[in-house]
Amino acid sequence: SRHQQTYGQRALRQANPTAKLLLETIERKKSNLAVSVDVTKSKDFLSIIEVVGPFVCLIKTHIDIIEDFEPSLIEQLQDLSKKHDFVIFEDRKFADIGNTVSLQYSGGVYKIASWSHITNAHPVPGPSVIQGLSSVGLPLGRGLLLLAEMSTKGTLARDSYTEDAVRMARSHRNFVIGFIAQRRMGGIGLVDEGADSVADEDFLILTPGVGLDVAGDAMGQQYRSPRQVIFDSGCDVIIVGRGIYGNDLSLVDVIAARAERYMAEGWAAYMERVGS
Ligand code: 5BU
Repeated sequence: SRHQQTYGQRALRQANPTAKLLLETIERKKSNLAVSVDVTKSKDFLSIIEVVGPFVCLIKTHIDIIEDFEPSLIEQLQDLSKKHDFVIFEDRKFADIGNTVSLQYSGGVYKIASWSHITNAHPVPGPSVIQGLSSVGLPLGRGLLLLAEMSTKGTLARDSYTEDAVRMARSHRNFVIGFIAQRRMGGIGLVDEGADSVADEDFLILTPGVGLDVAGDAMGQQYRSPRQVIFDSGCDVIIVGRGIYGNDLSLVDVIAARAERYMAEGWAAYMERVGS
C-alpha cells in the first residue's frame, strides 16, 4: 500500500510548522524537486539558486563548502527563498553529543538554526543528538530529519540501525519531521507495512541519490530515477545535485531545462502514486 494522500491533505495534519510549510510549498508549486547546490563559490551558489528557484520546493545546502563565505550570503539566500518560495535545508549531518551539536547548530560561523528551516542528524549518538538540536531548533519552529539510510554503496545505515532510527524519531515527533532515506518508512503507507508501523504518523521522506543520465559517480554515489524514488519507493522529495547543475557548472538555460525535466518527472510519478 503506497502513500496515496496528497501533499496538501498531509499538510493539514502536520503539527510541526516546518513540515507543514514544506508540504504546502510542494502543493503550491506542484514540485517535489529539491536541488542540492554543492558548489564552492558564492557567485555560482546564488546564480544556480536564481535559475532553479522557480522549479523547486526546497534548496539543500552544504554551507561549509563555500570558500568565500560571508554572512551576507545568508541574507541573499533568504531573499531568494522568499522570492522563489522554497524551503531551506542545510545538510549538516550532525553526529555528536547533545551539548556539542546544540553549539554547532546555533553558533559558530554559520549559525545554521537562524536561517535553515530543516537540518539533519545521524542517529548514531542515540536520542541525545535530537535533544541537543531540539533545544535550539524547536523554539524556532525548525524541523529535523534523521539519516535512516544513505544512497552510497556499502552504507552501514541499514537493517536494525534503520529500524532504530524510526523508533528514535517516533519518540520526538514534535521536532523530527521525517527521514533521509531511500524508501518510505514509518506509519501509514509503508511499502512493507511492518508490525511496528503506527497508523496515524506521517514522516516526510527526502531522498538523495537521484539522477536520470548516469548510474553513479566514481566515489560510491548510486542514482535512481524520480519514478523509482517517488512511485516505486513511496518517497516524498527527490534531491538532485549534479544531475541538474552539472559537473562543469553548465549554462543557465541548460540548468533551467534540467530542473524543469526533473520537476516534471517527479510530479508525474507522484500523480501516478496518488492515482490522479
Ligand atoms: P548529487 O550531485 O546529486 O550526487 O548530490 C547529492 C547530494 O545529496 C550531496 O549534497 C550529498 O551530500 C547528499 N547526500 C547523498 O547524496 N546521499 C545520502 O545518502 C545523503 C546525502 Br544522507
